[in-house]
Amino acid sequence: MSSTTTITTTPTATGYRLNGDACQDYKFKPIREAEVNREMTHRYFTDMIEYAESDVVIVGAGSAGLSCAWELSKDPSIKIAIIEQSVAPGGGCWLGGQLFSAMIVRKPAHTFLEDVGVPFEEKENYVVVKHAALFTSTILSKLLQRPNVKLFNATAVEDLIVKQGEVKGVVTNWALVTLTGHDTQSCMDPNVIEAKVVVSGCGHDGPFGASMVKRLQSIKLVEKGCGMRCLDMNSAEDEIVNQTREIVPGIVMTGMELAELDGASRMGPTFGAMLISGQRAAFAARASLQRQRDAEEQTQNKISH
Ligand code: 48N
Repeated sequence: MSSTTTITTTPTATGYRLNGDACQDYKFKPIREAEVNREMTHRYFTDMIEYAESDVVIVGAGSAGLSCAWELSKDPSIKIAIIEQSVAPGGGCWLGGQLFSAMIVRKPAHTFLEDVGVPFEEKENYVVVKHAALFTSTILSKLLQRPNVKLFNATAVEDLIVKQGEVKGVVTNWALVTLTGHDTQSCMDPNVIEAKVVVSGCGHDGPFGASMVKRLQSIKLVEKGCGMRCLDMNSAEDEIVNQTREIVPGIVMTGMELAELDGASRMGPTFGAMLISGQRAAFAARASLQRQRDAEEQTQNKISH
């Protein structure tokens, strides 16, 4: 800026003169501290009461879980609770590989980015989102505006509700309690959320990596496999997408947690399979909801005849 540039000194809307002199007349409206408490507490516990019975609970707000929520929440009649143990949802998709920022998505998964509205640079067989956070922030900002979606972050799924071999919901606790509380206090009992369908996208690493697979294996509802295999991009992404399914009645598995279940290879820093696996998990969850509705209807018909 040349030295002769004159800077206007009329206060801007923020009361801060462009020449850097801060005006002293910026004033917030008054508030009572108790009002802030009541506003936050009332809303949070109203949400918990409303979502105590959800149509779908998605465990894990990583790229697969968020993609599933995006697809599923297009149907406004489906009530979705997303449970994420970290304060920050997004899992591993705030960055690409080795803390680099660009996110690689192999075609044809770029169609999912178009659906969400994430800009990308096109190459022959893949596209590049210039910063992975652009994907995560875009999908989160749009998803959280949908009236049938509620995110409960800093909340862990510690266990599953299982009745006659079918998954019927999740057992939750504050993540900090799950991570540290049980070791320092006697049992700190959890809370529960009933769900017609649980979608698990707990990933393959991190403090809770593949936690739902491990739980299902421990109660022998699924076989214990060999776990995630070494890296092979070309086989891994196809397999994760094509293996996305309802693995036990009432629970659909998606993303890298599937690799832990089926022994699929890992793909490293390509994310197309997470997006499409999440989308397919939404289709599988919808099919499970329909199956349960049909079964319910048949039962009702039998009772009424
Ligand atoms: O991002 P992740 O870890 O998992 P995905 O499957 O959505 O995406 C995986 C992807 O990022 C990769 O790993 C890439 C493609 N690399 C592959 C490779 O070869 O290395 O998200 C899982 C989310 C996380 O945010 C966890 O905090 C959360 O799930 N989580 C849980 N939240 C609540 N309760 C739990 N029990 C729980 N377990 C995991």
